[in-house]
Order: sequence, then structure tokens, then C-alpha cells
Amino acid sequence: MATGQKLLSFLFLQLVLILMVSNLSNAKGLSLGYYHKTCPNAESIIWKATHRVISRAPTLAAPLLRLHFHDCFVRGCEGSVLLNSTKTNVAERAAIPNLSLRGFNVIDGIKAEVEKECPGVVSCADIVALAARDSVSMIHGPYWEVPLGRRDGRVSILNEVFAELPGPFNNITQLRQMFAVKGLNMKDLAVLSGGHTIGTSHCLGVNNRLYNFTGRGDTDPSMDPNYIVKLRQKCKPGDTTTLVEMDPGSFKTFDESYFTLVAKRRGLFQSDAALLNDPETRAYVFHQASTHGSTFAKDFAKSMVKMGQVGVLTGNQGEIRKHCAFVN
Ligand code: HEM
Ligand SMILES: *[C@@H]1O[C@H](CO)[C@@H](O)[C@H](O)[C@H]1NC(C)=O
Ligand SMILES: *[C@@H]1O[C@H](CO)[C@@H](O)[C@H](O)[C@H]1NC(C)=O
Ligand SMILES: *[C@@H]1O[C@H](CO)[C@@H](O)[C@H](O)[C@H]1NC(C)=O
Ligand SMILES: CC(=O)N[C@H]1CO[C@H](CO)[C@@H](O)[C@@H]1O
Repeated sequence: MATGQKLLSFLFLQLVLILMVSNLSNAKGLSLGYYHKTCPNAESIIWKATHRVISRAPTLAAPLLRLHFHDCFVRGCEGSVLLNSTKTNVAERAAIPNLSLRGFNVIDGIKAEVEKECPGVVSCADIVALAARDSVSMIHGPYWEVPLGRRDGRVSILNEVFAELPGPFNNITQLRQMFAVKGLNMKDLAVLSGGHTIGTSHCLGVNNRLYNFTGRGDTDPSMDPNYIVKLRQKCKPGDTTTLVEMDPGSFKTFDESYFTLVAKRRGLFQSDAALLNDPETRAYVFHQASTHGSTFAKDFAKSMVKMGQVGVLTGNQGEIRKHCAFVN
């Protein structure tokens, strides 16, 4: 090979390597340590603020995790779930599935602390992503590095929630499709559903399965009849407000017991039970439920990073909100 050719192929190899490396650290324009220069203490301020909250009230980990999921599925992870309605716009927060969202105050409080140190630098969307990671790891769940650099959106529309956010009555076909449009596959669906290892639900999401499944006063045949009896003691007909644990007995601990429940036909929602209706998600459920070595913690970390990249705004898109409930 001539020297010129050698040099060219060497340069080409370098370029390929650089592209590969930058692709790793720069997935969808996000990167690890994004605030390293502009707000070096951002991640530790958020960690400490989240720790103060979770050590006092561990059950707040669940709503903080769920907030990140709702943010990412509607318009991408760009903080639109945090925006308040205005005189001329009804925001996502006002949608029925949001009735039960909590943790807005926690995020607003963390944001205020971060703003004190570095005004206008750290996005609300990144704070939501970090608070979800921090709180999960604080209740003995997995820890993962969160690629950062999300920018905040300026738009939040009520009706988009119904189109984009999966609901408890969705079947496996609907779930597959709603995850696929976000670039998430069946493994992600099974893994991320494991988020239901913590937290509570209103009876609203399960009552149809207990009392009137097809409109003939019947129950959902895909739920363990003994479990139906138990749930009926908590959720009375027409009750929309009582809370039930989604992973009874271990609803404060981030573990793989959700899959043991689903495998025993004791998943709370139709959407949980639906994981048994696809060969891949079914196999995942049974594998995690079995006694030999769960991979859930590792898988969850990986799928959370993936979910955290859905529809992000980067570069000069969007803005860095001053207050998470309002556009600038
Ligand atoms: C697969 C589609 C999903 C559906 C249909 C779904 C549905 C629901 C519903 C109906 C509730 C109960 C809300 C209430 O009545 O208070 C809930 C709670 C919750 N969800 Fe999901 N979810 C899904 C996926 C996820 C994902 C991907 C995560 C996180 C990775 C997640 C985390 C949570 C948590 C932590 C709670 C408890 C919240 C609390 O205790 O306040 N969910 N979900
Ligand atoms: C946003 O709206 C909610 C619900 O209406 C309200 O409780 C909250 O105080 C508002 N947030 C701010 C910062 O005004
Ligand atoms: C899922 O629900 C949709 C809409 O209700 C329905 O058209 C479809 O047949 C259902 N699929 C399965 C597998 O039950
Ligand atoms: C069950 O659902 C059907 C159809 O929606 C309704 O007509 C009936 O009143 C319901 N029964 C009860 C006990 O709620
Ligand atoms: C926080 C928030 O905006 N909650 C709203 C959720 O949705 C219900 C019903 O649509 C509203 O009444 C709540 O204000």
C-alpha cells in the first residue's frame, strides 16, 4: 500500500473510532456528565435533595419513577408533564391518568435548589430523570448512569395523554404498539412494567376485573380467583378512590417480586396480566419469577436509559425552564 493510502485508511479508522465513541457518550445528543462544566454540583444537589425526601417518605420513590415514565411517553422526556394548565391551554397534568400523579412539589423543590446554585442551566426534564434514578436506587433498586442534556418543552396538551400513554385496560397488542412508536421493544415492555414492583393504585384501575368485566357482572378469567376475593375486600363496587398495593407485601421495595405475582396471575391491571399473552414477555416474566438468578435489576437500568432518551429535545431546541410548572 502506498503511504498516502495507508494514511487515508488510518484516518478513516480514526474517524470510525471517534464516531463510535461519540455515539456511545452522545446517544440522541445526551451525554454523561453533561453539567460537569456548567453546574458541577447539579447531580449531587439533586441526589441530596431526593435523599432528604426519600429517607423521610420512601413511598415517594414510586410517584417519582412514574413521573419520568409519564413525561417520556407524552411528547418525549421534555418535562411537559410538569407544566400547569393556563387560561388558554389544558395541560397533560389535568388528564384522568394524571389524577394520581404525585411528586410535582418534590421536583419543584429540587429545581429551586439547583436554580440557586446555577440559574437557568439544568432542565426540569433532567431533574425528573435523575430524581427517578436516585429514588429507585435509594430503595435498594438498581443504579444507572443518566445521560443528560435534555431541554424542556414549551407545549403540554391534555389530549395527547390519551393517545400516547398506555392505560391499565390496554391489551398486549396495544401495549406493543404504544411502546414500539417510542422505539421500545417487547423486552423493554416486560422490564419496565416491573416498575410496578413499587407503589399503589386506585381501585379505579382494577374494579372492572373484580365486578363487571364484560358488562355481565362477571370477573376477569385471567386473574387468579383467590386474588379476586382478596382484592374485593379492599375495592368495593364503584370505589374509585381506595388505594391498593400493586406488589402487596413488598410495595416499598424495588425487587423482582412483581414478576412472581404476574406469573401467578396476580398482576393488578389487565396491562400487567397481558404480559402473559406474548411469547417474549411471557418468557421474561417466568424467567424473572423463577428462583435462578434474576436479571431484572440490570435489565431495568438498561431499559430506563433507553426510555430516558425517548423524544428528547437537545441543542437549542426548547428551553431551560426557570420554574418547572411554567414555560419561561
Ligand atoms: C406498561 C404500561 C403501563 C401502564 C398501563 C401503567 C399503568 C399504571 C396505573 C393505572 C397506575 C396506578 C395509578 C393510580 O391509580 O394511582 C400505575 C402506577 C404506577 N406505575 Fe405504571 N403503568 C405502566 C408502565 C409503567 C412504567 C414503564 C413505569 C416505570 C418504569 C411505571 C411505574 C409506576 C409506578 C411506580 C406506579 C405507582 C405510583 C404511585 O405509587 O403513586 N408504570 N401505573
Ligand atoms: C399548578 O397547578 C396545581 C394544580 O392545579 C397547583 O396545585 C399548583 O400549585 C400549581 N403550581 C404552581 C407552581 O402554581
Ligand atoms: C386489543 O384491543 C383492541 C382495541 O380494543 C382490539 O381491536 C384488539 O382486537 C385487541 N387485541 C387483543 C389481542 O385482544
Ligand atoms: C355492568 O356493566 C353493564 C354494561 O356496562 C351495566 O349495564 C351494568 O349496570 C353493570 N353492572 C353493575 C353491577 O355495575
Ligand atoms: C394535578 C392535576 O392537574 N390534577 C388534575 C388531574 O385530572 C383531574 C380530572 O381531569 C383534575 O381535576 C385534576 O386537577
